[in-house]
Amino acid sequence: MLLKDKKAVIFGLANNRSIAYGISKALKGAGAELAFSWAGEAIRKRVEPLAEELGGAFTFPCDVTSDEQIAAAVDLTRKNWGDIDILVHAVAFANREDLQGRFMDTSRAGYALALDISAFSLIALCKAFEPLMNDNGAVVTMTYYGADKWVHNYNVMGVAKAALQANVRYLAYDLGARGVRINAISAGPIKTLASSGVSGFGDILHHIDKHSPLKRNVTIDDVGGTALYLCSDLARGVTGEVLFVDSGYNISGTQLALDE
Ligand code: 1JT
Repeated sequence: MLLKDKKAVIFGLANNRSIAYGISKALKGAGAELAFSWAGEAIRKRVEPLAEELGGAFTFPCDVTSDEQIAAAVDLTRKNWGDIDILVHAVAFANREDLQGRFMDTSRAGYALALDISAFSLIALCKAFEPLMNDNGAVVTMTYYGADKWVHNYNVMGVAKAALQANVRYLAYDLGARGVRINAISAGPIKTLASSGVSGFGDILHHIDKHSPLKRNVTIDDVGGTALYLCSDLARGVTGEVLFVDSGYNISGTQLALDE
């Protein structure tokens, strides 16, 4: 039991296809207790049954753009648990129109919104939950290759994820003083609520299936396994990192595979 009696707060569960669901199952399977945030009543209706299924201790409202809601989430967690060991951040948002067309057409408001929800929220949650975080705790967040390279249509999210990955390095230094570690998982494309409706997403999945070293797409359980490792004592020397869970796709210099 890698995480026996560890307490994990999960941000970003929406349904049973969510990356947060894959991570939750893995942490639960290793003995962790779970609590879940939800943003808005529509998501609450989906999260509560899943929390039940996963033996979740409690759920709470949290729109990460609201300092008040984050503070209330901390208060509720303190009342229920007193302290925590793990924080999972699997939250991102951009307006649909900003995930297509020219990146140059991103509006000031769309840019601010994507960066606020997808990148600043990690800083805000780390700061707010730091007083509850036990020594040697762990934080995990989610990123994507579009942070590192130009990826068609990923646009403002690429910039938001680049900021998020830099946040991880700077937060790693601050949190490291108490042995708290923070890492990002760069997952290959996965069909979730966030990615459904992204035009051309099926083509991206097909491309990875054809051209990645493992010749398949990754699953939320693949991500869950790496999240479990990162949250456990097995990764005690690892912080500030971005780990790829992408069937090896990122190692390729070209997608021209010879003789296949
Ligand atoms: C968001 C969305 C963040 C989709 C995301 C995301 N991070 C990865 N994806 C999947 C994806 C999306 C595109 C893509 C490749 C992967 C949706 C809205 C909220 C934030 O383009 C190649 C566009």
